[in-house]
Amino acid sequence: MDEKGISEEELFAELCSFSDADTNFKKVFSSMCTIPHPVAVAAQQQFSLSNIGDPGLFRGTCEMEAEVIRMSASMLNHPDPKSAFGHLTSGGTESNIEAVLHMKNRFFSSGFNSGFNSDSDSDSNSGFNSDSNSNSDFNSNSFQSRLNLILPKTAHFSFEKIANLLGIELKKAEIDSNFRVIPESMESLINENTIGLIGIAGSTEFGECDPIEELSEIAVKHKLPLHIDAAFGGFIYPFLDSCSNSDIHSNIHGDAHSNHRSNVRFAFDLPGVTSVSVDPHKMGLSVIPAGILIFRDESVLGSSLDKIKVKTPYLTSKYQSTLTGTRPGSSVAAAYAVMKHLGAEGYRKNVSYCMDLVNHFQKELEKIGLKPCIFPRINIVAVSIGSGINETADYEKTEKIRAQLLEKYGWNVSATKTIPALRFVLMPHVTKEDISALIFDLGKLLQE
Ligand code: 0PR
Repeated sequence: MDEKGISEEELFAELCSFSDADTNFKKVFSSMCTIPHPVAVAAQQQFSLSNIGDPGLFRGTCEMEAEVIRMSASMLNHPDPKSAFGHLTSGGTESNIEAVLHMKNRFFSSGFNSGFNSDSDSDSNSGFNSDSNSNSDFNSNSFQSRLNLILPKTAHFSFEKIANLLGIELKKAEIDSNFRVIPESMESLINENTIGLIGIAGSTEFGECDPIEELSEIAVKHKLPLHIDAAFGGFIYPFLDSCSNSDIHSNIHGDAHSNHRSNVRFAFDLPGVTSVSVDPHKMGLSVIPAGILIFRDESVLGSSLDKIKVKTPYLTSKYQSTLTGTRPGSSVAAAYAVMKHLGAEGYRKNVSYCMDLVNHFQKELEKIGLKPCIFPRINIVAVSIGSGINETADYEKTEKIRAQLLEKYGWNVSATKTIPALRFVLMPHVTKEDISALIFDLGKLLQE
């Protein structure tokens, strides 16, 4: 730091040059975030000093946080939104970390995977149960290396970080030709060291929703917690208009794919679902950072909550049970503002706008002889541009075209890993004109 500060004028000129180097979301088809709603930005400013890590000092913000949880629980079909238990996080990664941390704690404190009843359990588990509050049992690497979490192959990379952080093995279940997890594959991976299951509502690469109803049944049968990662889809799936498009499409494998867009069941109306994460800073139209983690109720955590509770002698509250300490009340206020202001009707319009973009996108694609790999159930469209004969060559071509779209024309698009395909996220900042221009440029590149 320099000894002497610079003038405000000089400072803001400097800031402008930095912000000019950032995107304004024009030509961005790769982001799952978007321009926040103006009411969210205004509320964020109004509450810029608020810290919900010290709730006694910010009672107003805490009231708003409780209301955001209640509104979200209701959006997620909770039978009794008032009994839902949760808090705001920095986003999908933190929400997923906490959800899995609770699974791990619950595993230790509730007598392990009690739904998995093999005789050998009693042997292998001996020692796990003693004085579970002491935490000493958590730190044994020999135990940790054996714990596992079962999740779809398509799960977000945040789970890789979680595995590393919590010393848990990831068991990845197979997906079907529409990139949805195969429930039987999930179930076949369960063993006595399984701490829980993950389902996805709005996968990062394809926007698909796993068959959560079936996962819920498996979770109930095996008495395992089921966390739904709806970081992206949580503000979409509840607001999809069932009539918007029910065409029969065929996927890349030629299978009839009759999925029409409708309100899939993925949240608390399914008895096996114990927690859901959903991000206001994605399709919730709020500011960054904002994630929401909701548990069905406090009791689903067993004594896990006690395990992560720490005494906070110098704060206005006695305990803290969130992963982070100081937490931005400004993000709470922003989420509160936009959810109250838009209401379900506003989010339905937002989703309908994006799905209209999807329909336009498909029509434009047809003009250059392309179509989506799978029926785009939400506003993520994956498009194969390769020959389909040589996968390596197809990945190379996809990467080349992705890079050229950026270098030659300034379009930011991404590519999928699961199959070689370009991936387009049609967020609310996109317009039909942008789409037509992008597809025109893509067509030119493919002709070269
Ligand atoms: N779960 C799902 C299903 C996600 O898609 C993501 C993020 C997360 C969890 C993690 O959320 P946070 O990043 O909020 O912790 N998916 C995108 C990604 O990481 C997010 C993103 C956002 C990508 C903005 C690009 C971008 O410009 O790929």
